[in-house]
Order: sequence, then C-alpha cells, then structure tokens
Amino acid sequence: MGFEQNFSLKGKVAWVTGASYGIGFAIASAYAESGATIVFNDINQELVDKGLKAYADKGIKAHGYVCDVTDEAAVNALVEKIEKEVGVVDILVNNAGIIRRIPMTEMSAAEFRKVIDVDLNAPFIVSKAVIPSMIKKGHGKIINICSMMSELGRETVSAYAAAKGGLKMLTRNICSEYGKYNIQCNGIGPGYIATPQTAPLRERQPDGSRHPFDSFIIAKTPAERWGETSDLMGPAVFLASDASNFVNGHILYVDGGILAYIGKQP
Ligand code: NAP
Ligand code: GCO
Repeated sequence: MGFEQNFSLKGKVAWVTGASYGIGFAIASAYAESGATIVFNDINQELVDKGLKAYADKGIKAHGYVCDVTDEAAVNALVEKIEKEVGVVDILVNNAGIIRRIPMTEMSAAEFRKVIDVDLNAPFIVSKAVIPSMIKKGHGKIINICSMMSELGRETVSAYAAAKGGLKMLTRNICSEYGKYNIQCNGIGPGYIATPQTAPLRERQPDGSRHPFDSFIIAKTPAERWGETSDLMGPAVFLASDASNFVNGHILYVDGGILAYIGKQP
C-alpha cells in the first residue's frame, strides 16, 4: 500500500458535533470521502433532518442525532446509542459552537456563561464521554475547533475569546493526560470563514459597498480573501488520520496567514 493510505479514514467512526451545516458539515463530508462513517448531532430534529438531507444529496449516509452538547446526561446517553447503533467513536470533532457579539460591560453573566457552556464546557463533556472507549480500543483522535480568538481578542467577543482560549488549553491538557493511550488531541484554528456564523460581518451595506469588517479582514489576511469551509477539509483529514499520530497538543491555524501578518497599510 502507498503512503497515501496514512490519510485514509476507512473503517473509522467519526462524530462531528453541530454538523448539519457550516464548518462541521464540510469536515464531516471530507471524512466521509476519506472512508469514515459519519455521525453528527444538532440541537433539534429540524436541523438534524436538514443535515441528513444535505449529506444524502452528497451521497453520504450519515447517522444524525438530536443532542444539546451542553447536556452531560444527554451526551452520555448518545455515546451509548452511537456505540450500539454505529460503533465506538474513533474520531471526535468538537465543532458545535456559538458566538454572542456584545460589548463586555453590556453582556449579562448569563450570556457570558451560555457561550462558555457551549464553546468550552461542551467539548469537555463530549471528550470525557468518548475517551474511555478510545482507551479500550487503543487509539483515538479528538479535534477541537478553536479560533483566531484562541490567540487574539477583539471588541464584543469577550466570552467567545475566553472560551476559545480555554479550548486551546483543554486541547493541550487532553494531549498531556491521554497521549499515553495513543489518543491525539489537536485543535484547528480557522481564520475568518464564510459561514452563517460570520454572515453578519459580511453583509453588504445599503449602498452596496462591503461591510467595514469584511474590508478589515481582507486587509488583515495575506490571502486577501475570507476562508471557505472547504479550506478546512484537508487539515481536518490530516489530524484525523494516521498521518498525524505523532502530532499532539497542536493548534493548526488555517487562517490564510492572518496570525503572521501585521495587516495591509490603509
Ligand atoms: P455555525 O454556522 O453557527 O454552526 C454551528 C453549529 O453548531 C450549528 O449547527 C449550531 O446549531 C450548532 N450548535 C450550537 N449550539 C449547539 C449545542 N448546544 N448543541 C448542539 N449543536 C449546537 O458555525 P460555524 O461557522 O460553522 O462554526 C463551527 C465552529 O467553528 C464553531 O465552534 C465556531 O466557533 C468555530 N469557528 C468558526 C469560524 C468562522 O469564521 N465561521 C472561525 C473560527 C472558528 P444552531 O443552528 O441551532 O445554532
Ligand atoms: C468574530 C468572528 C470570529 C470568527 C472566528 C475567527 O466575530 O470575530 O465571528 O470570532 O468566528 O472565531 O477565528
């Protein structure tokens, strides 16, 4: 067999959380094309049905489940169901996430806690639920979807940055605690990607001009463009495959060079 087999996910069960659309859907699609059996969840049946149709339209037979990833009992029950109906989870992508763009002094503690709950507590809950079976199986891959905000702050995203910064360190700690069981836990830090989550930042102005933030990101990105979900597919397959078995605790930034660049002079 050629070296390319190291990038195959054939025979693996991959669970991508919050993957009815957006980044999660793209990553799960790439995993399916690489041979994995796809499991995904979303927060309600309508979204799960939307996702099942979208996967089917791409010729992918996915297993979709309703589950709020912040609900530990529901997550534990879902893991049992997945193991019974599909198989032990070999690859987990903690993708589900929310953002609330509110100036910190105007943000309620409840709003702050909600973002932390989905973007940081949930990856802890879901990872904790799948690790025991990964240990028994002798291998596992956990990929946490981090962010530019794992490294940088900006106005109005205090909760999100705190969560994604914490997710970077949770990634490194899972690596540290479970690496001896042949479990690799890494992160992907997408740059600014065109998905529903960033749609408000790209809305055309009434006069048809670009949103100021849209122009700002273009000036901050050496690639001079927003990322597409397809830009994340290759890095995600790499981190889920045997090709990355000695990569652990690493955050792979897929950002078109934003973190390396001071930004274009206005
Ligand atoms: P998105 O379009 O908002 O999709 C997020 C998905 O997660 C949605 O399906 C959402 O369902 C689901 N979700 C939210 N809360 C959930 C919960 N409690 N339980 C289960 N599912 C839940 O986001 P995206 O742009 O694809 O981003 C996906 C991940 O990448 C997020 O972690 C985000 O922080 C991160 N990220 C995004 C970018 C970017 O530029 N887009 C860049 C860096 C990192 P609902 O439809 O009900 O909300
Ligand atoms: C924002 C954006 C970012 C992106 C992403 C960047 O409001 O700044 O939503 O947070 O979603 O996380 O990596």
